Amino acid sequence: MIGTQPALLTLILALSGSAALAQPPAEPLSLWYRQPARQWVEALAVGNGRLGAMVFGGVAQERLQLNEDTLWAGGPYDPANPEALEAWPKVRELIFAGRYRDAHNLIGQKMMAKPLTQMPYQCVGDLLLTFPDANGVTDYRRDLNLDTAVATVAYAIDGVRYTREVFSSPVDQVIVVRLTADKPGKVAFTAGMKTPQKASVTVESSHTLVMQGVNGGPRGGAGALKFQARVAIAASGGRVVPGDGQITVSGADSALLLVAAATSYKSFKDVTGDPEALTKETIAKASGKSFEALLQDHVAAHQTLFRRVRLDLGTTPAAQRPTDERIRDPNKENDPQLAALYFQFGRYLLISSSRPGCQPANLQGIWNDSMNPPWQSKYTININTEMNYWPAEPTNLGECVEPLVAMVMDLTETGARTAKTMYNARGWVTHHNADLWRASAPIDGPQWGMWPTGGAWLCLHLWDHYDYCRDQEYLARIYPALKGAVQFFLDTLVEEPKHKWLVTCPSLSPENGHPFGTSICAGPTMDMQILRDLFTNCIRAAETLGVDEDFRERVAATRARLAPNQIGSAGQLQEWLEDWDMKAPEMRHRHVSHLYGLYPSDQIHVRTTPDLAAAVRKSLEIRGDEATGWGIGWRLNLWARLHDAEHAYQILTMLLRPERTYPNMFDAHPPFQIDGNFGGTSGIGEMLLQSCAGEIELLPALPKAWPRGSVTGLRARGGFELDLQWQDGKLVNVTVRSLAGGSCRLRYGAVTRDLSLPKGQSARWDGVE
Ligand code: FUC
Repeated sequence: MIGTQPALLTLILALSGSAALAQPPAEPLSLWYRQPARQWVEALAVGNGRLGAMVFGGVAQERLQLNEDTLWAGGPYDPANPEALEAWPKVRELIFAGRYRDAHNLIGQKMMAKPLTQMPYQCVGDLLLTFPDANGVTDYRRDLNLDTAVATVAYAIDGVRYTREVFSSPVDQVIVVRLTADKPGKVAFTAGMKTPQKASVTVESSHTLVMQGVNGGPRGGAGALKFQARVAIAASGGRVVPGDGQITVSGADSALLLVAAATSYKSFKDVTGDPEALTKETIAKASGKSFEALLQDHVAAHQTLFRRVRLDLGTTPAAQRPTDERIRDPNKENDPQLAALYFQFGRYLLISSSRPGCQPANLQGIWNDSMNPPWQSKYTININTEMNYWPAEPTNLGECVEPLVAMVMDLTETGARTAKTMYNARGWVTHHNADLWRASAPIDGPQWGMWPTGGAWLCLHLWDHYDYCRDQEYLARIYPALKGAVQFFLDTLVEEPKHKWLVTCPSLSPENGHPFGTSICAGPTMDMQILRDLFTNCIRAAETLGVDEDFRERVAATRARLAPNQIGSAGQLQEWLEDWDMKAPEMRHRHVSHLYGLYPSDQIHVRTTPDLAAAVRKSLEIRGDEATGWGIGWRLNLWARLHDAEHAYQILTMLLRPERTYPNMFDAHPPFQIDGNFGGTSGIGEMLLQSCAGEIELLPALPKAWPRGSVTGLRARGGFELDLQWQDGKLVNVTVRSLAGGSCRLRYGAVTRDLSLPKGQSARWDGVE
């Protein structure tokens, strides 16, 4: 009963004395707890990019809440609204006449997607293991080892020690659950499944649970996907007895459960897959391997990525405490390892939710227990999806970007339809959200949806992957996507009447209303910044590939006419074409879209454009530090880029408090949204190393709280990998390895050093002063 009665567990632990208190795990990169999860945000996340489980670690009942990353509602659809084409010129007239609210209303009537919302990501259901022995528990611990990507639950009852290990293997495509006891014949449980989906659970061949069903439809009806989850149970010793939709194991020495799941999704336009054949084949293959072999292959695949970066910010006795206590402790200065753990947890989450061949990490990565999660757990591309990928290149997880690249390739197809239908334009466009079906039309309402720059922002990640690895074949693959994104804007940018700048219209500065009763406007600062990057990167790509000379010139000429960054009357960076900032209804809005120019972009930089950087600082001060999880994550990266170490550190501690970090270390928007985790990881990276504005800057925002430490394996643009060591707040040495061959400039404070390294060679810089 302890799984549902934590108070009883606490009492038992107290009565049994300190000998019964579980000790911390040996691996310092672990999350760990002395009680089972009572709520979802206490459960521990495992995933192989595609298959996810939340492990609750109950003693009376284990709940493994399961996800498969293609199980979304709905089926292939095209929501582009043909009425938009006629309304569009009228909307522009209204905007340039200052009739913003009328423009808003017309957009609402004629330009929004049909249907108005996109499809939600949904859960598979739960695998439940019910145990007969649950009283008299001592020495309870559950943990998640980030280095091996294995979740473990261990406790003792009546002198028998029980252990449960759970991992989601990217090699064998199954979730593996092993149950053992240190005395023979003691493993006993009943396995069953439940789900909110339209599905049935049956037993096949005495030892396999099969859940099969169809996904949810747009309005509660059935969708177009079939899905199946299969749990194969093998016991060593004892008995395996099938029942009605459940299987009971008793008197066993150990048991091994293999969980496979699949849907009929093949692509955004093809749902003819066979989940039964897929899950059967997967189980058949994995069943041929021993637990040790499954584990070994899983750990090796994980560590290939995870171990590329090691971060040491110092360790104090606080690191010995359970993770939930550390998050609750207001005094974060005493616990520098918590920031390192958070950093590595973000890397762990990216590896576990975004591997090549899978879907990109959505608003909740891959972990979701609902049929209609907050914001449908979609791809919100006016910040959230991009933030998910901010740490990917700098923290040496470039492979994890592949699902995002694949999604953008799909969007070039659906987005071309939207461009043609709505705007009669060439190229492709995606507005502020996308889903599994790659829907690309404006959704939810004009205030949020009427933003044509989402696809253009995603293109930055496509370029960055090239910039960090310099793989020419990859560049040739993505170039058509960059070119198509540019083409849409060449066809749709319009001259604004006052300065004759070229601007987007209609558009908005993501989700922030200006003083005229809507967000709808022309040429918000963020759009101009994103397009400047898109155009620049497209030109660079074309030059590198030696193609499209005339096109390049046209793009450069258009870029020169985009509206510039402007400094407003309060010394702030203007969010809009006009100086409206100080009159906007929500001056402390969570979005800081116009500061994109400083981060993730480097158009604005403390060294190259100090006046604009000062204006960004002013805007940040006006906006304030307090925000949603991802809002804080963005502010952290911005303060790091302003080289304000102490302010960045203060923001980081805000992210690590219980209001923004759940006990399982998931980011709290609230509710749970994974972007804040990734923004936090990227921000910690930015405090230690910045690769922007043509230089690699070492320890640009090192706070006093981390006087000594080291990091290995961070990546920089140009294909460089760096290791740094510092002491007394000063850089001691740096090693640079070139993976692509080339030159770079290192900077530490005012000191610079130029390096030219052949591919595969490294250089060390000692005693930097
Ligand atoms: C944007 C944000 C919200 C939330 C949602 C998923 O709309 O403004 O805060 O993160 O995306």
